[in-house]
Amino acid sequence: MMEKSFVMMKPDAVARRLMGKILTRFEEKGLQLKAIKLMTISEDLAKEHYGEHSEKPFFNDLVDYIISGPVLAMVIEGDDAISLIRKMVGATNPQEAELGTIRGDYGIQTGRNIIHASDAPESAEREIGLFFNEDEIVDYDMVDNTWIY
Ligand code: RTP
Ligand code: MG
Repeated sequence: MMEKSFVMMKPDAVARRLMGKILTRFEEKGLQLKAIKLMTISEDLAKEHYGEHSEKPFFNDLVDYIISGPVLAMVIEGDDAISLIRKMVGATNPQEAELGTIRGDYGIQTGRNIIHASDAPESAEREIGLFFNEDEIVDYDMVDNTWIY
């Protein structure tokens, strides 16, 4: 089933100039970029985005990290894209993430784990709505999709 996921390169990915390399992974896989925006997140938006973790001991550090510099927010579409992208992203702790995943290849610490990706259809819909207006999401067909599907 075609799905849209919300994916966000975190401030460390932007600061380390990893954006191009990470975006290339999604493109080469055959996924399709539907929206993209470089932005600095407000504290309120960071807290709302990560609201499910508000009671966790790491919440304040997480919010500080996410607002510490610009992020690259994206909507990425593909067949079963939500779970597929989570697989490409790897485990939350980069020490446990397999080599070949984004976190496994580029990260060392949980507190600097490079990238966020939606974990379920409901969170994808919620997160896309938090970060993008409808007119920022571009619907178009890729000419070579017949070679991917
Ligand atoms: P994300 O939401 O960013 O895609 O990451 P995730 O699903 O793999 O992990 P989640 O449990 O949702 O945690 C959200 C982010 O909080 C930071 N974190 N720090 N110090 C800690 O124990 C800890 N645990 C989580 C990470 O930046 C994690 O990605
Ligand atoms: Mg999460």
